[in-house]
Amino acid sequence: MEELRTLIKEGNAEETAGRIAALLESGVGPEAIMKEGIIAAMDEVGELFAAGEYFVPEMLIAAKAVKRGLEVLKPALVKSGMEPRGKVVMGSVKGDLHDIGKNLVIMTLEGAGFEVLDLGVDVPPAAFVDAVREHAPQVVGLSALLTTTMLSMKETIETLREAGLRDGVKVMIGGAPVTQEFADAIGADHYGPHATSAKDFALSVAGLKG
Ligand code: B12
Repeated sequence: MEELRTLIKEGNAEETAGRIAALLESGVGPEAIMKEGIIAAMDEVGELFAAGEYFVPEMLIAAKAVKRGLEVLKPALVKSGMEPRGKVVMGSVKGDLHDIGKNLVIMTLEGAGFEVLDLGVDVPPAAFVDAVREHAPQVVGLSALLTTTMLSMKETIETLREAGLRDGVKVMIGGAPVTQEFADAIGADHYGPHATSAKDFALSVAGLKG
């Protein structure tokens, strides 16, 4: 696992994928690889960035290594042949280009049997509104990694309300800077500190948990 973290921090994409495959092969669970490998490595990358030792290019190549690694991890996380348990629309909010956390949430939801529509990154409030109108999900998930883009979450919820769609859908929010207090302040239905929490909330909305 430590080697995996080092490979991610170095941005070594192919070896990251190979290491994940080897860990899976040796019986390490995909959730452990996610938490102790990928998430822990990206936390270290964030600390190095904050300390001025890493710059944007280093963050970017680490992120690319994670993306490549996730291609290997995804089939293990997502069980096939399950009846969809409900629909979720997910996106990183306007102004935000971070998508690793969002993608992990999506994989975890898919792994639990949800159909997920991924709107991608830098998603304007109107695009969330269009997707909710068209696809009628039970849950909308908003991700933000910047303190500045957290404000887009508020804007998105307000835009859903103005469109008359807010009461028909549950809104969950998450991302490193997001807190329960913030979720309460902007009227979100759920704040989740990690991908599992997003899954548990979606399951409870679907009446399958809690
Ligand atoms: C990788 C990275 C990048 C990459 C992103 C690549 C990509 N494709 O995602 C690049 C290089 C593009 C980047 C750019 C920038 N970044 Co950046 N980045 C990071 C870094 C190192 C890791 C983020 C990450 O992937 N974490 C791992 C994932 C798994 O964690 P996560 O996203 O938090 O998600 C988990 C939970 O939060 C939760 N979750 C996430 N979303 C949701 C949604 C729901 C509904 C729920 C329930 C849960 C949930 O579940 C996930 C899994 O458990 C962080 C540092 C950090 N540790 O957060 C900085 C960080 C977020 N970036 C930062 C900054 C400043 C920037 C830039 C402004 C830098 C610049 N000067 O250009 C730009 C902004 C670009 C933009 N407009 O978005 C700062 C933000 C500071 C702040 N408080 O606002 C951080 C914190 C670094 C730092 N320590 O200063 N970044």
